[in-house]
Amino acid sequence: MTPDTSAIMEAYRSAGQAQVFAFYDRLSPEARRRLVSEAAEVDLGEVDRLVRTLVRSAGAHSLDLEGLVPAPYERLPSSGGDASAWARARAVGEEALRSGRVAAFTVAGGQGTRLGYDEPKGTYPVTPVRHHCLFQVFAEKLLAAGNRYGKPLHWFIMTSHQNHAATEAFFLEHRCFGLDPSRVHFFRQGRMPAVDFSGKILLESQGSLALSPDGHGGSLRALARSGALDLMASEGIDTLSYFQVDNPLVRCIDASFIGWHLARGSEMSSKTVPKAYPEEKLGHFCIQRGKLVVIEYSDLPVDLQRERDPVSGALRYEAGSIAIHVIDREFVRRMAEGPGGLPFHRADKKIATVDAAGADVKPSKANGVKFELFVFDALPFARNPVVVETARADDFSPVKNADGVDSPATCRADQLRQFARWLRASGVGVATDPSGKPNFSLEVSPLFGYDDETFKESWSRLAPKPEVVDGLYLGNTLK
Ligand code: UD2
Repeated sequence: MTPDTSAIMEAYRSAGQAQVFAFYDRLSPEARRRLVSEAAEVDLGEVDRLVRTLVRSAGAHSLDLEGLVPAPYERLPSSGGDASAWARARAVGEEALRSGRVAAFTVAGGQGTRLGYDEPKGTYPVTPVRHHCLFQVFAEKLLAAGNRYGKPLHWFIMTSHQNHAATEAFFLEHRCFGLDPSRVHFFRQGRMPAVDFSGKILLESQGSLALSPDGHGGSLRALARSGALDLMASEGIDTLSYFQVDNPLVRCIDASFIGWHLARGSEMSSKTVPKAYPEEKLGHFCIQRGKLVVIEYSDLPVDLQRERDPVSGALRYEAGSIAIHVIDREFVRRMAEGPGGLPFHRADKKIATVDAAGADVKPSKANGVKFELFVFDALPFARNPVVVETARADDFSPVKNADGVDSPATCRADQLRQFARWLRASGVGVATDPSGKPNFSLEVSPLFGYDDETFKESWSRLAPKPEVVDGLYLGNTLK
């Protein structure tokens, strides 16, 4: 046993976590090394604090709702916002993009459990005709934005231990979908151990800890730890456009949103859509004690989620969080390295483990707690945070569930509606159902058009115009 190993085992013993090494003697030398290296990854002081505050103390995770009110937000001109302020914001954002200050950032560490998909979620095929995957859709949007503003963008992608190698291999196989590989950066998020309800760290097998990704909020510390922030600084990047891997509709780069963020001197900004219905699974933008906060759908009492404005009839807590942000680089560093940091959330889960004899246990009900960080918990720490409305149809249609809401089928339909809208806005007749969905399949690559305006430009230059029929694919014809 190396001195390091005995020091780690001793630290676990004195933290009351000696069970982690209960089967050590039975393990092969290789398995022992792996267990010790996993154990060394864990911050025992942090685990102890979380056990005391979130696991043992009764009711500690009930949420503080005192003084909560809905947050104001910048409305789109189409819903009463100031069109000239939007135009100014767009000009500011475009200037930032032309000067190369902005990078894209995707959190892609989650597991596609609800979707029932075992590969990295970004590799999931989503587009209606070519079945391009999520990563390809984002890559093409970033290529298009780079072309438009004359500055190719850097793209930071956060993976997890589980999907890191597979994600990198996928990009390699697909030659980064045409992006310059030196501008695509992968880094792994951190892991947290799961504990049982008495606070003991759980083993997943005799020789490994039950470790899981530390939540998308772990992205802030992973950005710092991986050296990504330093790389950005050396490249003159100070602004990150943050989005989730599950949403192909997202405008990966949105000049107006970036402009609102920069013009307001904000450290972290967010997009919102009015919730479609009270129980929609979106966080809620609220103000509490003068700070902008997001209260998750699972935490805001249903009666508050259902409250309506007596005059307009709109939901009072209508500002839904769709997990699209712009974040200042040095704010990330402060959150990651400064004192305090993001709070952990507790999630009670069924966690595969071993019993005292070392036999596998597959629990049928929650047997332990996982700890997760949420990125939106950084908002109350940000200077001048701004919330900006966006049109759902042009920014949000996530793929989360195998069927029903937020599924591949709903996302496909939303993409078809968007493509049909663009064609119509360019003067092309398209037969649709009353919801705007065409009754045939078509697809527009972001390299052809990624919004009304860019679509119209490409369409007007296209000669001869293709017939709008089932299977139409508008790709990068202007190369
Ligand atoms: C998230 C938001 C919800 C709403 C919704 C919009 C939370 C808690 N809720 O719900 O308010 O905005 O998204 O779609 O965030 N991820 C990682 N590492 C992790 C965990 C997640 O990278 O450890 C990524 C994951 O790959 C995905 C994103 O974060 O891109 C969202 O994760 P989720 O599916 O767990 O979030 P969800 O649907 O509960």
